[in-house]
Amino acid sequence: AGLAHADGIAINQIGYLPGAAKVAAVPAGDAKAFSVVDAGTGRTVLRGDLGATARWEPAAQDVRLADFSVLKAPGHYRLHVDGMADSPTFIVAADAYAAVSAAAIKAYYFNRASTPLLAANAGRWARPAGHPDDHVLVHASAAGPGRPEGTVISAPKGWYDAGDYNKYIVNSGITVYTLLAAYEHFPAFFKAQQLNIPETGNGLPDVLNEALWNLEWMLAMQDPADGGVYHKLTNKGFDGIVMPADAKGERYVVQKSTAAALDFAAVMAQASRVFAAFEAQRPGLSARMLAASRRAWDWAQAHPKDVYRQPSDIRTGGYGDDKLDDEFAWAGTELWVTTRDARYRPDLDKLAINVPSWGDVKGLAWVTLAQQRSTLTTADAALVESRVATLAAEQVALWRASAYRVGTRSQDYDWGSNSGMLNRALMLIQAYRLKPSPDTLAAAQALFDHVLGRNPLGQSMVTGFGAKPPLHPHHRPSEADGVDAPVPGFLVGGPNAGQQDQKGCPVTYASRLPALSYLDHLCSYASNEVAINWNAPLVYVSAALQALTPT
Ligand code: G3I
Ligand code: 9MR
Repeated sequence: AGLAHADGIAINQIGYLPGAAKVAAVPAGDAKAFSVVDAGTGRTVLRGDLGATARWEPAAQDVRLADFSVLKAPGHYRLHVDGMADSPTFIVAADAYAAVSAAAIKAYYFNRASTPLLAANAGRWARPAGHPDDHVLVHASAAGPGRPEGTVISAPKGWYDAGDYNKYIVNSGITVYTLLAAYEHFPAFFKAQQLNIPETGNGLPDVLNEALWNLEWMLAMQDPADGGVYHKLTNKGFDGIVMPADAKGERYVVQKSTAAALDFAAVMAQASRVFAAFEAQRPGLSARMLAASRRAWDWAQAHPKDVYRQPSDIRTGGYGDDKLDDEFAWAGTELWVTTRDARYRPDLDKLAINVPSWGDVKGLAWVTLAQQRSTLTTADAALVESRVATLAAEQVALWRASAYRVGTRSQDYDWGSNSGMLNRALMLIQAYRLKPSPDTLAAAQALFDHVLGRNPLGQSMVTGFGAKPPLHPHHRPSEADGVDAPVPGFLVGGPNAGQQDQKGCPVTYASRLPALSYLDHLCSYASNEVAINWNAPLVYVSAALQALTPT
């Protein structure tokens, strides 16, 4: 089990792009200076002074910063401070984040339902198909005139949500959106990327091939009778720690919810835009998605408060959300941008901005509007710029004030904290795209560094990457497959002061401090699970830093 360490030099364990801001956190001590050492020759290539010691509350740690941004020559290095162990070896390279970005998308392939993973694509993580999902029962909560309780429907494909084997529309919303947005914003980067998935080479960029695996499932989650969308496709309870092929529980679609309809409408409107450029490869798909989006929207207008209420016989993830203004605004924005039909347009003056999460998606509307700004009126474009800039200024201020030079506070270490940090970075990147400023990019870089090892645990939070990656994620295939290494490319949830998983856990967290509330153990579903919505900003931010960082 991973213990909490606040005694080592903390650094991004993958490394840095040549032009990036490069900062390490060093525990308090007597040394006044640091040096950067060539990992091959042992020669010192750079010396610098450590910053002043300051208290970082999330880990109750006294730290100093080592800023070695001037190091630009590609190579393998370690950071040295007298009196303590050297940092892990890190690289400076022009393609430093290409591999993690690719692996973060490939992780979705590894979580595909309803298909075998072949050795040619999956290597040692090959496995037989699980969950055909071609015999799914309509649960009592989802029954309607055309589909009474017990009706059998087919809704194959999609990704397993996380460490569990269920499929949830709400969480698919922000996830697919973020992957498609990454493609919309950085098409050249993704067109050049090959992931060795079964569809590679078919004329679509692989990120779109992967997103389609889930979009096809989502389309099957819409009731053709009324346009409503089932909240989830699930077992009654969570499976044991078994491989997908051995999880044979009955599957159900459960309750149509307003949030599911709106998240579905948003993503289908966006996907319709994206796939319009691939009519030759996928004839009719774009139009089908837009029609599905409009029907889901209309259903939500007629059912504006159908909040998900977990039925008493269903015990899997809830993704319940009773605040739906943001879902309406986001879906309306996507439909408006795609169709320019004014009936969908939300009141932008009244739409706030914040960092998005699965249950609060208004920020995604602003991301789309920022991307579309050249098509907006001058007044709309000015509003978008000011909202995005205001949010970024808050985040930059947190970053600047932080002793760790990372824009997080104690209350930010909650369930899935790593994805919260990467979504902050994603929003900072929107501001940088509108108006490039070194501090904005450095604040995004800092959040990325934090999840890749510049944290007081000295822990990379991505499987397969960094000197100390998670080894025991709460991910059923990684535990049950008999392969030592977990499936690579997954971001784990991260430090979570809630520690909701202690009951039934054979080990305890080493600390109650927020930034140290992490346990690299299978039992720790509150800090060490993986999830599709958490990986999405990892894909986005790694690709964006790779594409935007000046050389
Ligand atoms: O919204 C409240 C906020 O108002 C309050 O201040 C704060 C204080 O703790 O809590 C917030 O609620 C949290 C909620 O997430 C919203 O983010 C809950 O404490 C927290 O327990 C809850 O965690 C969710 C978790 O399921 C348990 O329901 C995670 O966000 C969510 O990502 C996670 O999702 C699970 C799926 O259900 C099943 N599949 C795996 C997946 C990942 O663990
Ligand atoms: O494995 C489940 C995980 O995917 C969920 O995110 C988590 C929270 O809903 O629940 C996990 O299942 C646990 C259950 O809630 C309580 N008993 C232990 C289960 C983990 O083995």
